[in-house]
Amino acid sequence: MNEILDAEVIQKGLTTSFLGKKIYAFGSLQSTQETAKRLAKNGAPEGSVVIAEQQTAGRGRFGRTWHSPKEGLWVSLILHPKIPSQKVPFLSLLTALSVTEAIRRTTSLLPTIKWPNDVLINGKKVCGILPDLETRENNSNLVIIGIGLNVNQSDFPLDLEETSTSLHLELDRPISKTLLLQELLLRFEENYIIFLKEETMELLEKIRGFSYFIGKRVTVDLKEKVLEGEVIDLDEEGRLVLRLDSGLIQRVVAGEARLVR
Ligand code: BT5
Repeated sequence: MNEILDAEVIQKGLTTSFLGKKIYAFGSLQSTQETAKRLAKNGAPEGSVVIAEQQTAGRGRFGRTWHSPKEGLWVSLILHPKIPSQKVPFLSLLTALSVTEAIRRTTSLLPTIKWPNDVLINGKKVCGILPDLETRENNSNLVIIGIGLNVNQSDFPLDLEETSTSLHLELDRPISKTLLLQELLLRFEENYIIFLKEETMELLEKIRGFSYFIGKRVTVDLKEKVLEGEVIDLDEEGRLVLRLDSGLIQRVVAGEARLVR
């Protein structure tokens, strides 16, 4: 099934109050992140949503590439949160929570949240999240949240095959990208409003409940060194709380975490 996303159709069934009131839908883009940034600089209001059928230069973190064929859902959200920059990493987890909730409400699947920016199903990556932050002079941040969700792919390139999955592969049937996006925007808006009211604990409780890592032993690659220990929690700033073998508690803002098997 190749369902073409139509802004008007999406908006008709959308019950949000500000998110997606403006939807910019494209056929093929290099990256929805770059287009969203340009639109935001040209005055696109907070809550604008950019979607593309496919991306020719989809981006992951650290300059990695993101495989973005037409069967997936490639979205960027334009936000202007007035928050200190240390709260931005929490937005990744908030997005992962919203994706997890949207999938749980529209399918029978049970995704989990892999800190800091992935959603997994049966241990495989179904969604990657990329928050791009630009602080502006007037203290309002521009945050573009990129969401890459594998929906209807029935296969992946060889190098991604073992680690990736799609909703279609897990359910053995195609899924409506329109319905999924509507649910995702609704879930995100609800969670984002709670976040702006600084009621982060409420969100954190849910995130903890869906966490892939809590209670597990992991390595975290920080580039300059690799930490190993047990994940004991996630905190209100979106950090991974690790108990190292020495007993020392370390909070990690960003890094590449892997389960120790
Ligand atoms: C991410 O990076 O997971 C963030 C991905 C964000 C993509 C969205 S799509 C809409 C918006 N526009 C963009 O240009 N980007 C955002 P990271 O944690 O660095 O993971 C990247 C790694 O995931 C790659 O190096 C591959 O190993 C793997 N990968 C690439 N494409 C994938 C896919 N479709 N599904 C699962 N894994 C993938």
